[in-house]
Amino acid sequence: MPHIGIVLGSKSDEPYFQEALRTLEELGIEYELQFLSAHRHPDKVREYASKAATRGIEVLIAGAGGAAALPGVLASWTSLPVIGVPLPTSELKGLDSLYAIVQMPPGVPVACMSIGAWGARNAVLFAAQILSLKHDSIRKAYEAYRAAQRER
Ligand code: RP5
Repeated sequence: MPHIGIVLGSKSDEPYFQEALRTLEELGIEYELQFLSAHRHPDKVREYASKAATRGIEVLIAGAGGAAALPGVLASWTSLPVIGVPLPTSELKGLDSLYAIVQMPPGVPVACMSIGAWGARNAVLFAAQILSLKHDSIRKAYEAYRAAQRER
């Protein structure tokens, strides 16, 4: 059963998550990947977010470019933690998405990582840290990953 649900606003966003997905595989953390747009598929986004917790998902990661409503809309339909990743797909190169995601009004929080592939990588590591609070096997894998970082 996947612990993490990753939702990207478009198939064209996937390259920014390639390294992040490899990291999840390295850590042995199960995840699922969906392509759902907040503005093109609002009903599917509601359906996915509102059922995610009952399906056993514990953390949501949402990557989107442009106006990047996706992380906030997902968060509006669930009390699971949502980690947003702004993607540099528009003329504004992700600054638009960064401001959109990081400026959630108080009451419905969204964690916001940095723009692009770096943010995607940190999003999965942050999700691993959250999951480590409950899952010993994930904590051990994450601590081993961090120890390996110190060797570099
Ligand atoms: C956003 O618009 C997506 O997250 C993507 O970054 C961007 C362009 O999407 P497409 O129109 O190429 O599907 O919603």
